[in-house]
Amino acid sequence: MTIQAAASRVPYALKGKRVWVSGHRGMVGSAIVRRLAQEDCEVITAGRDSLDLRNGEAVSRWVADTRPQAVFVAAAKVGGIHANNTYPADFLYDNLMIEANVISAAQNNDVEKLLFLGSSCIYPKMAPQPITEDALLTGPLEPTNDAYAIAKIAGIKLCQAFRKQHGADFISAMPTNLYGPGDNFDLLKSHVLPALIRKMDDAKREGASHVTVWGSGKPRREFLHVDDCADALVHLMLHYSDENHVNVGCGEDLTIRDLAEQIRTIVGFPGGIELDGSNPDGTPRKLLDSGLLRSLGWAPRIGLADGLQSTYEWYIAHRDIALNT
Ligand code: GFB
Repeated sequence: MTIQAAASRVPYALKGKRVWVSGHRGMVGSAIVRRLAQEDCEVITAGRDSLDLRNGEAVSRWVADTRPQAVFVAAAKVGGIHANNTYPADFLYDNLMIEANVISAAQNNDVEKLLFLGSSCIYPKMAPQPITEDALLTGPLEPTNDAYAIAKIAGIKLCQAFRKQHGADFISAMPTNLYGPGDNFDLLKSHVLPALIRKMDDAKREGASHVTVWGSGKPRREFLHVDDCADALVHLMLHYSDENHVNVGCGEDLTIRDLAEQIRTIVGFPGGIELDGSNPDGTPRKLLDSGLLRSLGWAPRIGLADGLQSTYEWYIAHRDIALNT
């Protein structure tokens, strides 16, 4: 199928469709499920206890039985810099298996449209900023998360290959660093934003003198609220059909030090911030150029200050669950 013919497949309608959100219990998957409530479609899910997405045979059988018409591939093994750096085999193997199984089962069972979710860490460590989609594979990756990045790059290529060889309407979206309700607050597995919410809140409760922030505090990150991300993903599902992956960001970044200060203020922790240079910084900066997404008519709605405030409120309301999952 030519790109022009593929482009004629938009707008795609979700109304009345059976839509599989893989990874529906994760932060992104659950946000997609919340967002799909506005689309008058039937959401299909399969819990990890009943379907191991790393098992190709089980995935094939499940997709053949449930016959989804549209699929969001939000299922993935995810984690922050420490987890990525410590368990590269898990991040590479699990993610390769999950995406290969879900994408091929979708193709074999005539799924009409599929959106694969990647990450901004697919880009070279020293990519020019803001990072445009065409920076992919132009330089070496950041070593702390190259396993995860390679798996996600393979997912993009898989969607492109199925589109080219079989005419499948499979697209890919690359979100920037995400945060929001349902995030992981485990200090060794989480990303920086939930980690700092938890650390500041713990320190306030314990009357500690300071909170430790990993690294130099100088790296810059762009943070997008997960509800904005889910809205963008549904927008792409409806309005985009092309082989090129699409960046999903808000267009603004800040240093980790500034993020820590903002979270300290919101939490109301009166103590200090200490930097622990024995932990890695990771990529110095990864601000996405989301011009393509903007040109498709989508813009974010939740600013960082509001998003941090509501995420902290969510954390306080769900602290018991958040600390035990
Ligand atoms: O969010 P984060 O773990 O992942 O770390 P990446 C971002 C920055 O925050 C790094 C610093 O410079 C960390 O050293 N940081 C400071 C902390 N304090 C903390 C802390 O308490 N916890 C954590 N986790 N970081 C991930 C990738 O990279 O980004 C994944 O590993 C994925 O593959 C994800 O792509 C979006 O932004 O560095």
